[in-house]
Amino acid sequence: MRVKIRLIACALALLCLAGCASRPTAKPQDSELLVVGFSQLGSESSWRLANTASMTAALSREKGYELLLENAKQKQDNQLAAVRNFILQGVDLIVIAPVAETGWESVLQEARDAQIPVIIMDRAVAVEDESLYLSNVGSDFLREGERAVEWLREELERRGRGEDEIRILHLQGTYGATSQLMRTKPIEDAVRAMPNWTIAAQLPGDYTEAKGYEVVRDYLRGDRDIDVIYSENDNMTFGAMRALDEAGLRYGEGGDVILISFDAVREALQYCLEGKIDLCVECNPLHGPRVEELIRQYEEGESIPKHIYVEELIFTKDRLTQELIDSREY
Ligand code: GZL
Repeated sequence: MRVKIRLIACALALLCLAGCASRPTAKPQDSELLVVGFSQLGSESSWRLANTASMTAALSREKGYELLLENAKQKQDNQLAAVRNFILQGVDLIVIAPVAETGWESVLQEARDAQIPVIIMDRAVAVEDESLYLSNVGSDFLREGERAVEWLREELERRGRGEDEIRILHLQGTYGATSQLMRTKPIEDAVRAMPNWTIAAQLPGDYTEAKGYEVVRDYLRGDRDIDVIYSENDNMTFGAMRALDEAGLRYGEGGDVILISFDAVREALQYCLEGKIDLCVECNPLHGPRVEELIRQYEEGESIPKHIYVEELIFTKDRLTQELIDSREY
């Protein structure tokens, strides 16, 4: 009987070794570092640079991580290739900042088949089966847009323009990104509800300053009758400001055009304090510590919420001081 048990034990041990060997691991044998593959969507904006900096600071070697960072240059194909490469390398965990919501099922399934957990950071992925990822940490973009629209309605009333015809130029971020979809919905809903509000045009700014400048410059050549620019990130707003300057149109405090901008990076807050941007809607990029906490919880077998939203503010000139701006981390 003892021999039989020993034989079974040996067989189980061999099976276990085979099972362990089936998943290659990137972790060097002598390293205690947790290897994290991070597919960052790009470096298109000040927000994105701050987000990358936050992740690299949080997942550092000193803190026990080997961070493999791949920049996809805003192309989903590059992200899919990066994630598949992480799987081949046998990393311990994958973090994805998805450029757009759709197109993730297959690669997330492949990660699950390889027993590699995935955290979605910043924007969201549209998948039927939410068990394909551990957790999604990011912003409530819909709430951001709703707060911007609430402020605009109150501001127009305050200026005695509640009944005026209001023409809105809408600068949209990367199409299909959660931040674009969810910041767009509130302004479109508001225009349907407010008979005197009109979206004069929706322009694709792709979250970059260059594109924001180009599309607004070209638009203003045909139509200068704009009351509001609703811009889905600060870098596009900076481009729009340059186009407005060239067109001789005044904006911000005492100007003809109300500027609403999302992200609230330090440069935008400075313009807000100077009265050039009327409303800055905060979108916090500092997800590094939040992602690290999620990894710790996972490693320690703690339960993890599927969706984690960060608290965010809105800023107008009267709510800002130079000290506050100087104290901001991004
Ligand atoms: C929002 C983020 C957006 C920012 C842009 O969380 O996905 O992408 O608003 C960035 O600045 O490019």
